[in-house]
Amino acid sequence: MTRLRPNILLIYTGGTIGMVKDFETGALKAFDFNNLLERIPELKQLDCDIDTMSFKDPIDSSNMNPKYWVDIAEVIENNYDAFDGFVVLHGSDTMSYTASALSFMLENLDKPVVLTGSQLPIGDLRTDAKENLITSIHVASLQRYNKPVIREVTLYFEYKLYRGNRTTKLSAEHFEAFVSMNYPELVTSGVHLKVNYDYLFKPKRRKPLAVHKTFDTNVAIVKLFPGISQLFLENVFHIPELKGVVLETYGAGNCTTETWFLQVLKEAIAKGIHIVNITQCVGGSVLMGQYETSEKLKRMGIISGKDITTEAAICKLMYLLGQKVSPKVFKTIYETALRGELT
Ligand code: ASN
Repeated sequence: MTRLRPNILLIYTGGTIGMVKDFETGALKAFDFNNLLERIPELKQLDCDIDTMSFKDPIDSSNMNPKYWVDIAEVIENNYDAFDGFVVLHGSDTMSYTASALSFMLENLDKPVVLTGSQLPIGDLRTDAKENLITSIHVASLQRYNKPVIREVTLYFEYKLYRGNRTTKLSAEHFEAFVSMNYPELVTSGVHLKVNYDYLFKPKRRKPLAVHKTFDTNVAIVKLFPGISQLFLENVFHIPELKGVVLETYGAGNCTTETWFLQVLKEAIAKGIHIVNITQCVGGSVLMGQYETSEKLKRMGIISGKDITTEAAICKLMYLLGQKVSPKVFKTIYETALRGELT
């Protein structure tokens, strides 16, 4: 049921955003989110109600792993009917991975999940945390025809709301830390919030939320480089229990045509290892067959990751393996956009 005034659940998982500086010692310490409204009185001006909850032991997002993804998904699942939207405060380092993972976990989501964080702690004089926090809550509370405007997992940072599984952290320095090279912004924040309605994800109607909690981590990411050795590649593909590899190739999905290289891939596929071809370029798409250097990959049955990000590619691989998708349809399902993660 939608209330007159939307209510938003703010979930603090950790990261720089939740830190304050002790002005005497200069050390960073955790911010008490239970007193959020007292610390940031501006939030009271938003036209929504806010509840907060925090991980018992907030983490730096470099410690993120699938177990924590399940924790976040369960908080959303357990509070799904009681809230109109969710804002997840998260360290920026692995935020794109978490956004991608959650997008696959939360099937038929029809409420907003907005991940945000900051480059500087909330207690810092020049912080970017306040704007990110305030606008994320604002975006999560947007309603149209009594329904939430955003109905997918998103990431808000520095005046832009992105589809979460399309983002990559690009800068450890700039406030504009994230990019979404292959998909336009969903909302831009200026004097007004400008919603790009045409680009919003439209979930299937009237299907209940289904939360998938199993990831198979028997996977690897291999980034090609001129000089990559046979020994290295063979060893990767001989890791016991390995089930899938994201192969970051050059340009539009190209790789060396050396016989030993193609042979290692062929043998891996024959053993049942799924190999996904994605580009190491931040923008653009894999198009196998365009060049001779990718034609052989195509014929071998390598999966095209198209224009997916590395973050979404590895999460999708762990997710589909966790779902025990049959080898017969694995390639077809992987190449299909499940949550708008590829074009
Ligand atoms: N190391 C921090 C984290 O990802 C970085 C940040 O939040 N800006 O948790």
